[in-house]
Amino acid sequence: MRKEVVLITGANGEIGHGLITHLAAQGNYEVIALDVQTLDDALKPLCLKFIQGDILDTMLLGRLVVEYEIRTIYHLASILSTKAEYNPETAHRINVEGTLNLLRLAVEQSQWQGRPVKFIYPSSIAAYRLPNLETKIAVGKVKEYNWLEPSTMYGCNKLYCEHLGRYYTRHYRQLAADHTTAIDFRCIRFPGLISAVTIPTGGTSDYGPEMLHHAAQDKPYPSFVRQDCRIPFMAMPDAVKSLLLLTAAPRQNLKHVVYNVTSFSLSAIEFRDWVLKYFPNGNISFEPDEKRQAIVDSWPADLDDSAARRDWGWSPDYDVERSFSEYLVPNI
Ligand code: AKB
Repeated sequence: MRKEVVLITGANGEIGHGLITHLAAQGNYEVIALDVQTLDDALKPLCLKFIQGDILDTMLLGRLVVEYEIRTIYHLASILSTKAEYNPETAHRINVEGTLNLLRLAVEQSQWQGRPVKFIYPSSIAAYRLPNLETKIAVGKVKEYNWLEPSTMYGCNKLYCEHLGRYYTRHYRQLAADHTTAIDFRCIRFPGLISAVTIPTGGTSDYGPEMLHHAAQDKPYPSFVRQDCRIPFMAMPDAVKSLLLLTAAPRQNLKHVVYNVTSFSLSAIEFRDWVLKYFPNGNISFEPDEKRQAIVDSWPADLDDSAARRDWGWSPDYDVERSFSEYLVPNI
C-alpha cells in the first residue's frame, strides 16, 4: 500500500516554512517536501521525507506517483516578480511548465485514487495591473475578475496557471468518452506576505519585509519604492490559515476557483512607521527605483476578499497592530 501524504513544492520558501510547521502541529497529514534548495534543518523532522529536486524533473515526479498516494498538493514553488524579469523565459519554464507537470501528476493521482486530488495554488496581486496611479487610487479594493492584464512575467504566469487549474478541474479532456472531473484546483491570490522567519527573495513587495528585517538586524535599508506607494499585506500565519481553510472548505461551497484574501493595506511610509515603533533606531530611507516602483504602482492598493469570506469563512486574525506586536517582532 502506498502512503497517503500531502506534497509541498517550494517547501523551503516563505509559505512552505509556515505551512509545514502548521501541518506537523495538526498531525493529520504526513508531508513530502520538495525543493531545489536543501530544506531548513528545523523543518526536516516535521516531514515524512524531503526530496531535493526540480519540478521540471518529470522522472522525479513520476517516482512520487509510484511511491505515494498524494491527497493534496500545495504547489508553492515559483520564481517571484523581480527575479522573473531578469530571465523571463526561465521563469516561464519554472512557473508554467513546472505547474503543468504538477497538474499532470495530480490528474494521474486522481485517476489512481478514483477521487479528485486537491491542488492548492498560491497566486498573487501580481495577476492585476492598474493602468495608472489615478485609477489605482480611485478603484481601491479590487475584485477577482477586474484589471487582469499583468505587466510582469510572474503575473502573467500566475494568471495563466489559474486558468490551467480551472481547465484541469472543469474541462480536462472534455471530448474524451471517459471525461470525469480530474482534479480539485483551488487558488488564493495573496497580497504581499510578511514572515518573521524567512527573508523574501526575488519579489517586488519585498520592500516591506526588508525594512523590518534590516531594522531588526541594525542594518540601513534604502526602500526602492516611494513613501506613498501602497499595496495590501498579510502576516504569514494568516496566509497559512487561508490555505488550510480553503483546503478544508466543502467543494459545493466554492463558487469560484480563484479567491482574493487580504489583511491590511499600508503605504511604504506607514510600513516604515510601524517598523520604527518597534525598532526606533532603524535607518530606513527612500531611494525609489523607477522600474520596480512602476511594478508596485500597477498592483492594487487593496483587495476585495468578500467572496472568500462568504464562501469559506475567511477572515484574518492579524491586523497590522497584532501582526507587528504578536507575530513579527517577538519572532524575528
Ligand atoms: C512578489 O513580490 O513577487 C511576490 C508577490 C506579490 O506575489 N511577493
